[in-house]
Amino acid sequence: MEMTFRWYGDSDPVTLEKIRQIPGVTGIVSAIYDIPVGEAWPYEKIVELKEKIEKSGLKLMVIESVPVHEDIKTGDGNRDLYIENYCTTLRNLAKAGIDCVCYNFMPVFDWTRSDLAYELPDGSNALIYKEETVEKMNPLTGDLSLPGWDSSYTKDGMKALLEKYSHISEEDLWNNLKYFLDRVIKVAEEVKVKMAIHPDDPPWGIFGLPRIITNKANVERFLKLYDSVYNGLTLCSGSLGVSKDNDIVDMIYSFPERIHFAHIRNVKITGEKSFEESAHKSECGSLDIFKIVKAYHDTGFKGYIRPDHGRMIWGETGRPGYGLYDRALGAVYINGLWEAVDKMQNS
Ligand code: DNO
Repeated sequence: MEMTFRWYGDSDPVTLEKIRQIPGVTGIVSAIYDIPVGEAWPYEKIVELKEKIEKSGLKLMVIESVPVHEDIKTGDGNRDLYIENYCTTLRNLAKAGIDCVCYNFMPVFDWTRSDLAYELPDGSNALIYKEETVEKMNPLTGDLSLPGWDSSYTKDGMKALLEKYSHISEEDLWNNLKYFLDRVIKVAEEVKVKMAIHPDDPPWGIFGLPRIITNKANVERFLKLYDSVYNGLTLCSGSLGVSKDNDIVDMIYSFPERIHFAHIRNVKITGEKSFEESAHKSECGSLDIFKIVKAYHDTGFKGYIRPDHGRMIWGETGRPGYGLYDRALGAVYINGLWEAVDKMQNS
């Protein structure tokens, strides 16, 4: 496995120089952020990003994400053009040496939380999701502040988009996903880029929008939509793991060839559809991170791992979930577990 760390580009207060000092981190997960969703990424811009990262002694290993245009998810408008552009991006990424791309198929909203800086008993701040609060949130008021929020939507644009989705069922979304995969995975196979879909976070419908990458049965259905190693997963423990019905360890053993990218973080389930993000250590949350790391080791995982979100600790301020300190502790903890499992099995 390769231990990686997410970097949001030049505007990220967590610089490449700082990331380089985290023991055991060799790879960077990043993206090009100034190209409108749907357009193809030019080869030169990808190479520029790659070289900047290499200058700091690290390597660009995963693209997270190449976003999927809403027309592809709704199955109308310019979807064919956007799919063609997506394939051009994959070809350009492959030419630059990238072999893993993360994306998601969540309508309108990416990851969603009700509070971005909830104070935990130890004084640190974490992202949380409280069902009662989310039920009262209205995406049409224009004053929502969500972590995965595309703030470029106008109020009217959002209204029109939600209206469009009101006619799209889960089955429609499955069909639109299949339409996308049938065209994109063919190219991914050709250029040898492993596509890794990120599960829905949280793994249930929000604001009346359908969500489908939510549990083991649906992941199985997804993998069968296009049965190829290039049609794979980003297995995010914290996204799927907030539902008591999802067993992350079992999923790792079930789909070993299809997991290309692992997001590892812990969460504390606080209600049926409520949770807090917690420190990575097993006893801090509801997931057994030791068993998760061991499952990857047992299955001979050769892909990329990144510590996922961290709390804000030691007075750090910055992008919610993506500060330096707690994620760095996560990386070192995961590396420690990996080393222990490895040495116990090989000595
Ligand atoms: C949140 C991330 C997601 C993820 C996308 C992948 O922290 O895990 O925003 O990058 O869903 O497309």
